[in-house]
Amino acid sequence: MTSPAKPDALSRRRFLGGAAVAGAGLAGTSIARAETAKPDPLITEVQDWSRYLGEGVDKRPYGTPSRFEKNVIRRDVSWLTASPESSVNFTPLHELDGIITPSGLCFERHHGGIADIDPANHRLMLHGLVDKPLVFTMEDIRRMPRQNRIHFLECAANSGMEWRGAQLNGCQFTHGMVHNVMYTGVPLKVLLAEAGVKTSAKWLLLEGADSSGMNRSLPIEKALDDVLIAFAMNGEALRPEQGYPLRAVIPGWEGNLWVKWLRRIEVGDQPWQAREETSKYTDLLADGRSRRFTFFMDAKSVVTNPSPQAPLKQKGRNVLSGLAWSGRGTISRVDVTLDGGRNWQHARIDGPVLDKSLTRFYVDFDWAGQDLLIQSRAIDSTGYLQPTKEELRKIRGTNSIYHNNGIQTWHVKANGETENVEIG
Ligand SMILES: Nc1nc2c(c(=O)[nH]1)N[C@H]1C(S)=C(S)[C@@H](COP(=O)(O)O)O[C@H]1N2
Ligand SMILES: [Mo]
Repeated sequence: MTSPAKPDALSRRRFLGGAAVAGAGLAGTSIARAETAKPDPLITEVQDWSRYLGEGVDKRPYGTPSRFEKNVIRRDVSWLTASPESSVNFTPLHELDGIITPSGLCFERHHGGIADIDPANHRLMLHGLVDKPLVFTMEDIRRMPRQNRIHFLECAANSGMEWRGAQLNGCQFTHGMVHNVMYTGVPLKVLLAEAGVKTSAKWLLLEGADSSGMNRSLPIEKALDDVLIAFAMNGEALRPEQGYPLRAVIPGWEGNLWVKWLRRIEVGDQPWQAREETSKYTDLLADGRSRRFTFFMDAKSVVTNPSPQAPLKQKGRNVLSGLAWSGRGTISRVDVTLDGGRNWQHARIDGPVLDKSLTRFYVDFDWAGQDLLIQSRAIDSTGYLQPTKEELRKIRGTNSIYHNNGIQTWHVKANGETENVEIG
């Protein structure tokens, strides 16, 4: 057997890594246990997985995670909705790293369950104020020029349960209506050019083929800018939950517009006033007026670790990790405080920083066992600073469900347990 890495080599490597991080405040405490400690049978004795042959290659034609990762699953909140067909579940953000959400863990939001569509029988109709109405098969779509782009999708109702105060204990539930995958699809402007858009065209209606026939109005400027008609995510066909075989990708805008199981695009000269843009996905203000067509998802961030489902386990060195995103551009900075806002430091951003995409940040810190009040705030490429929840409530009141991008607070207690709180 090969001998394990020497603890001193290991800790030196980690120390050098840590030293490069400005302001991280590492005391240099060692992480690896000393080699002289009482012999560890996991080192000194040969384990079963080294003794016997493993499973052959033919057992898993489509791979799944290790059986030890059973906890890494989407979860719902039982009291939130009346039926599973018109419901939502949440991405386990506290179990993930990097910026890509594995396809099987992307949160789901359906208004009429998951449509089960044979791609051979799927059609996309494009009609209305066009020179030439068209019907595309999936094969037609696959013969048109395509693009690959990584974007977040956030439901406008993400964090919606937190408007009136801290409620759900876990970033999966407070922030898990977001996912971030690579889409492959045809730019909508290519399809529109094929049909020839009339000059009077101002709005489009996108409609799904699911039993809810969900539909939304989309301004033509956005349609001609960066909208994709996607057939793949993370390199393979869309998952049924995510709209197989075809969905709209509306970068940076609220998830509701990203119509799944897309079957029809109508070109018109005004919005359709669909259910999802009148009775839903509008924001009732304190004075009784409503904000409407609030498309953009403004800059937001959350610390995913530690968080209520992922408490701190040990004193000494720890990694704080989180996600930031903006529907208006890229993330230019993330600030983190461990003491409820008295001191802020710049988080270390690692991995790709992409337009309208989740961005990963870290703070490598030393925990002495004191209470922590952890917050993060994102600054995007427009210079916008993520607001506090109080600042939001001053403008928006507390009738809202949607577009809550306020700063989240986690309270880490001396025993490491972590709770969703708000501080004044
Ligand atoms: N056809 C159709 N499209 C839909 C929906 C739906 O119920 N039916 N839900 C919308 C809502 S409210 C959101 S937030 C996103 C969720 O996408 P996801 O299930 O891939 O997370 O899809 C949108 N597109
Ligand atoms: Mo949504």
